[in-house]
Amino acid sequence: MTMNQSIARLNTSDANFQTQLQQLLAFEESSDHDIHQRVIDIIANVRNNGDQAVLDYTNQFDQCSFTKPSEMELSQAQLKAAWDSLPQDKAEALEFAANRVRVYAEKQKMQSWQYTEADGTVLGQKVTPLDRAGLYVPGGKAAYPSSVLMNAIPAKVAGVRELIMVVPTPHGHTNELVLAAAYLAGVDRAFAIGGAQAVAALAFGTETIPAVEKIVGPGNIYVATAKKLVFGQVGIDMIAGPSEILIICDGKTNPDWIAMDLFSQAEHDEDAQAILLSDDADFLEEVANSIARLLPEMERAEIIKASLSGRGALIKVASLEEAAAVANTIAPEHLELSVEDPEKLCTHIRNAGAIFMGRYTAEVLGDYCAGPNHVLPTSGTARFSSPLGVYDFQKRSSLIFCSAEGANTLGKTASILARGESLTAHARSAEYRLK
Ligand code: HSO
Ligand code: ZN
Repeated sequence: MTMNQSIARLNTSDANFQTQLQQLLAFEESSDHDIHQRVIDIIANVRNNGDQAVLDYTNQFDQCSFTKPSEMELSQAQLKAAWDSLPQDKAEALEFAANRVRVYAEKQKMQSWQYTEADGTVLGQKVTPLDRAGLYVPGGKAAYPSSVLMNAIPAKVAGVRELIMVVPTPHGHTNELVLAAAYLAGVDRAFAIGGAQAVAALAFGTETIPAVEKIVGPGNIYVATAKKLVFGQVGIDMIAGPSEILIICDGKTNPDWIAMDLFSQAEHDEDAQAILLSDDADFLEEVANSIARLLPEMERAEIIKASLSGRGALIKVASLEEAAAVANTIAPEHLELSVEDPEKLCTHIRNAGAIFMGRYTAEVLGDYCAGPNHVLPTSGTARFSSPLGVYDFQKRSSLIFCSAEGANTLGKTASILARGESLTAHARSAEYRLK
């Protein structure tokens, strides 16, 4: 098979297009029964035995050699040292990105509000940050300092009192860029632990590791399974699937640019999904040629190739409006509108995690430093959910402050409804306060 054939070609005019599209989108996250049971056991052990269980698992799974629980903590001095020893260009780039993410996050902050009715009754909504949040940072190939910024900064902007990071350190090796990003973002405490045991420790707390209200951040199947299992005890952000990019192009952008934009998400993972929609059939072939020519130059050529041949597609559409309709069905994590009038096309878009407008807005700019969060809904969940933001670290309480007159008006209605439900104590509680 030549590279030209190693990405699927679809056409919306084919009678079975919808079936082909559904096959393309189908992605079964492995739900191994053994993993599920093992994670249940790990959570129970951490819950019952606290620090000792976390320490034992960490030594066993991450080949660490901790002898006492306090050794699992990464000190602020260690985070600062990592920051201080960064090369200047990396430090400046991280700072530049962090500032832009912060400015954008500030705009998202929900404010408390209230209003006063004619009889003096006040109704409102009080917004409060979470007390503590836990940030999971993976070890290994998906340890992204940019993700530390994207998860930590909204929490800090929300006013979370204590932000606790966990990051595995296999064989005791720390990822200095991750520690530096954590220092820059204002992580309050960090622990060299990972896996389901770290999620359990954050959910239930141990002697050393404080329990948090919410756990955010990506992780492997053990981490994802643990997050699902502790949900309810704590909040969680989302269960992130593989990266996705959908590009709509009118055929007038440099095909190399489009090919590289597809590669940019494909290189994350063999299961990542990169799809191009165009109303110009010749352009789709030009992009196919660019893909074939550029692929051998890529460091992660094997991953990209697997992603494009397994889950990628070049799709011919009849019009840009039809492309928008297909995009709404896919509900991609990232959507590039590489067209002459992206604002017009955007009016047709309903489902997308982030929308990148125009030929110059490469999706990667959003991954690192445009400002909006790169933690986005995947696997079609953009139909009903939104990017990670400050609001994910804030919660709302309703406020009701009745005047005597208000208690009289509301009490009469409450009493009638309570008696209708045969709840006499409810009724009398309201009636006591009637004039
Ligand atoms: N594109 C990823 C985020 C990321 N990219 C981190 C590079 N580093 C989210 O889908
Ligand atoms: Zn990316």
